[in-house]
Amino acid sequence: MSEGALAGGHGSEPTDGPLTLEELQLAARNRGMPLEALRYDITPTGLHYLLVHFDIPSIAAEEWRLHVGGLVADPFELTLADVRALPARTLAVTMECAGNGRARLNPRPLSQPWLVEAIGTARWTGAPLRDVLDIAHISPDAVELVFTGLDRGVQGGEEQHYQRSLTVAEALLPDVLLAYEMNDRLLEPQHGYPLRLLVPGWYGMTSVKWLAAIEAVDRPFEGYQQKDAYRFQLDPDDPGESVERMRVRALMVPPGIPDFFSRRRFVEPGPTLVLGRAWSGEGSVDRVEFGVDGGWADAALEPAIGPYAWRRWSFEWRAEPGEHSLSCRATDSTGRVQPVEQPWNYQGMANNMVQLVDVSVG
Ligand SMILES: Nc1nc2c(c(=O)[nH]1)N[C@H]1C(S)=C(S)[C@@H](COP(=O)(O)O)O[C@H]1N2
Ligand SMILES: [Mo]
Repeated sequence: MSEGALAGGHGSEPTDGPLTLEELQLAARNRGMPLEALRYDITPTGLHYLLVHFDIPSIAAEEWRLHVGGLVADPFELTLADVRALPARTLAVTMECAGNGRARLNPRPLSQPWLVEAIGTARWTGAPLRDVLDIAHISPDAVELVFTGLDRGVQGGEEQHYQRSLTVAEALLPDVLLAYEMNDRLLEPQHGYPLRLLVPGWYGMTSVKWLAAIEAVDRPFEGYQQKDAYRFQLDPDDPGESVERMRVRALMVPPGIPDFFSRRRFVEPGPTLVLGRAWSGEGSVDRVEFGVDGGWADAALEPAIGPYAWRRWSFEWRAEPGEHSLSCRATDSTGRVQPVEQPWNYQGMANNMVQLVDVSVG
């Protein structure tokens, strides 16, 4: 069970009850991106969402090393200066937490209670992972690479470092980065300083922060965050399929002004420009529709700022006096479209059900 754990963490089953203290604790540590920040092509670092399973480690870069070993001909260690000396790439990448949308399910899996805000797009700079793996010469017997973060904690009854794996083929894709800069500055502590993995198109759990070791192994990795967490399960005993790439999704900046407490929106009657962003890790976004009270119309789409980044969309809405329910939904190049109702899963993974924004006009 990921990001807080259900049966594995504290024995709690999904609930339709009120928010728990444990969920509040997680929500107070792991912030979402305020939806008005959908206005920026690149999310300012302080507005990007954040998900930290255990504690943020404090790492002295001078003492830190990246260990590359396991089934490789030439194991070695790199300093941060060594990584920075390799040819660098910068990519704009939209990242989303696989638990985004979890708290909209009923019953609600108990974990980080995201609504829709676990999203952000940053400019990530780093060395292609492939260049580092080339120096190591991976053995033909290796099937996966295991990435270990320096953070440590207990989840599902297991003490662990945060660890995830990729197949050798996925790891060798040219746009997988060992990133040391976010938005043209050194990584901030909460985003993985001094180095993190960055896997474009995948849900965020794959992009291991505070990276300390890469190990080539000869069988699929069975660590907790791979085998138990991040799976589409119907119940705790269901082995389920693994969660991988981000499903298609569109979000809008809620128009008008909010009520402080309920966040309900107030909009002036007349033409209102509604805008937002849409992305997919499984293809490119081909279409965004804007919905008013159940009817849909095509929104205008702008070019993406990069192959792994969201596209801006907008819709000129004639706001008529009264109470309205606004929504948006995206379709990607694989033909997948966001659902209006979400099939349930036990860990609350990849819920890309359409956003709903209630507004009062006039
Ligand atoms: N070492 C480590 N890496 C991690 C995590 C973590 O808790 N520890 N959380 C993962 C999850 S679930 C997500 S969604 C992303 C969040 O990245 P961000 O906090 O930089 O937005 O980091 C991933 N990498
Ligand atoms: Mo996540």
